[in-house]
Parts: sequence; structure tokens; C-alpha cells
Amino acid sequence: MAFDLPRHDWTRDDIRALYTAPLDTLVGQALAVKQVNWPDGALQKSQLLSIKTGGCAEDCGYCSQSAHFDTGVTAEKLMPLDEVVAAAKRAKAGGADRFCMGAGWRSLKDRDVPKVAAMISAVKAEGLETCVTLGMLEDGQAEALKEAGLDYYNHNLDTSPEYYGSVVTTRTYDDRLDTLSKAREAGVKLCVGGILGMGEGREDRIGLIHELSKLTPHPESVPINMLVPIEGTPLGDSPPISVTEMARAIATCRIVFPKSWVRLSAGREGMSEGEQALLLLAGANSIFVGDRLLTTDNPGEDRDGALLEAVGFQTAGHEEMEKGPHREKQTLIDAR
Ligand code: SAM
Ligand code: DTB
Ligand code: SF4
Repeated sequence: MAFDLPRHDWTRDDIRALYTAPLDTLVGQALAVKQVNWPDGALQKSQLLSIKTGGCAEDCGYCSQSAHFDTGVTAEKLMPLDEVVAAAKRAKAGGADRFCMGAGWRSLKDRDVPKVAAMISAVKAEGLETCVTLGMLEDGQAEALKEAGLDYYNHNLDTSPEYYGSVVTTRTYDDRLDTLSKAREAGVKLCVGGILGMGEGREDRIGLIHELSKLTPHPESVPINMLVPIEGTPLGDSPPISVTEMARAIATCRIVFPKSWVRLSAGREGMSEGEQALLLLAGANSIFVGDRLLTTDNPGEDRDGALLEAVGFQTAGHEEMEKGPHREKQTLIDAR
């Protein structure tokens, strides 16, 4: 297998074989793929901002922002531009180089496009990569966002097609795929991943990775979230998924998406330093930083500083990391 060539002919059986391998085989292969494509000891940082919180018409069973559930999150108006810019400046000062703006919307309305476009342009002007996650898109909207300077559109598939209807009933998997193709056709890069720990089985996690692998080209970013259980949602009492299962998913993604960002996303707040270290060792090359994700907590600067020190990683910008490995630095021993 060529470790640096993205493949689009993965079968579910192929992906299952990776996912279920002994953990040392799986992680060993993931690290071999990572070493061919990315520098060792480097981690990219992205930061989230909820620009429009709550009151969402969808019924995603995991989400604090759905108007269908009583979660204590109330509907707010779209954030003013100056507050978004101030948050972007803080994110950049904290070392993030991608800024992702999320809205609790079922779909983007035409009347909001100019307002979000202005946010994208202003964030881009701060020297950050831009990402938005705004729900479903109509024709022409992705083009307007691209024109404003949008780099990435986040729209997760969340789980397998078979399990999707157990988590969300107000839209279909095909709706998600349709929005992804609209963003792609406008020349916007894709950020597409999922959530583990929603009561799905291992076969659903394998199915999610298989669906992602069929996207051509692959999503440039693959966020892997551990469910943050939200009281009041149907999934609020879900038992936690094991960190080794997260490691399997991340390592499998690292192999299947050799050139993509694999982001260890939601769920770090409840993990120990050692658990997070395992997930970085499994092949993640990006995290979300900052005290908050969208509506929930995230480890802050102090904990993240200690984590990076423990694993001996440095923060690196996307451009530096996209240059690929520092081969001479990655060979410590001549293994014969
Ligand atoms: N409304 C837009 C949408 O659904 O695409 C954008 C915002 S939505 C909060 C972005 C993503 O966050 C979801 O697709 C889901 O994968 C993830 N997410 C939401 N709530 C979560 C939770 N409690 N735990 C983990 N991930 C979550
Ligand atoms: C993604 O996959 N995870 C992020 C981002 N994309 C938008 C969102 C995580 C949200 C976690 C729950 C919350 O804070 O509301
Ligand atoms: Fe709405 Fe997005 Fe939350 Fe679903 S995940 S309820 S679409 S904000």
C-alpha cells in the first residue's frame, strides 16, 4: 500500500479489518502513515465560536441547541460582527490558526448570507483559516461564502446511514450529502466527521468511516467527536464510549485519510491527560483549543499546555504542517 495516496476504493470489509486489528497493529500502521505525510510532534489548533446559539428546528438527539429538548440553552440572536472579530483575535493570540463559526440553524437563510459573509471576510483578514457550520445550504449560498473567503464548510455525517434515523428524524443522510456536494462544487474544502458514543455499535462507526471514504476527494478535515452528554436530550444519559474505541476510530481515519486533518474534537474535557495522549498517538494531528467548544466546556490553555509538554509536541500552523515530514528529525534509530 502506498502510504501517501488517498484511496477511494475502500470496502467496508477493508475498513473493518483495520478497525478491529490488534491495537498495536492498528496504531503502528496509523503512525507509519502519519510519518510519511505529516511532521512528528506537531499539532494544529483550531478554535470554535458559536455565532448563533440555540432555538434550532432540528431534533439531533445529541444537541444542546435543538428547540425540541429542554436543555437550558436558550435561543440567542446572531452575534454582532465586532464580537466575532474580537473572539477571532483572541483565538489567534492563543495560537489557533483556523477559526470555526457555528450556528444553531437547520439551514442557512438567504437574508443571513451577507452577515455571515462579512464575518468570514473579517476573520480571514486577521490571517486565520475560516470554517463555518451553518446547517443545510441552498444553491448559490456556498459560492457567496467562498467569495467572502471561506476555506472550510463543516457538516458532519455523524454516524452510519443505518443508525442515522435513530439520532435525527428531521433530515436525512442524503440531505447531508447534498449540502456537502454544494460546498464542494463551490470550491470550499470539507470538514466532515462524526460522533462516537451515541449508542451506536462498532459496525456503525466502521460504516461512518466507509461513507466518508467514498467522498471524492476525501474531506480535507475529519473531526472525531466523543459525545458530550447533554442533560435534557435523548442521549443525555448515554454511557461513555471507551477511549480505546476512540483510538481505533482515529487510527483508522489516519490510515484511510492520509492527507486529511484528523481532529480530536469534542469530548476532551472529560478525558485524562493520558487518555488524550493515547488519541494523539493514534494519529490525530489537530485539536480544538479554548475554554469552550460551542455550548460546552473544553480544556483551557493550562491543561493543553501540560498535555503538549507531556507528549513533547509543539503547536504548528497549517502551512508548516502541510509541508510534510521533517524526515531527518523523525529517525532516531537505524532499525535493522
Ligand atoms: N447546525 C449545524 C449542523 O448541525 O451542521 C452546525 C452546528 S452543530 C452543533 C455541529 C456539529 O457538532 C454536529 O454536526 C455534531 O456532529 C457536533 N455536536 C453537536 N453536539 C454535540 C455533542 N453534544 N457532543 C459531540 N458533538 C456534538
Ligand atoms: C465538530 O465536529 N465538532 C465541533 C465542530 N465540528 C462544529 C462542535 C462540537 C460541539 C460540542 C458540543 C457543544 O459545545 O455544544
Ligand atoms: Fe441544530 Fe446543528 Fe444542533 Fe442539529 S446539531 S440541533 S442542526 S444546531
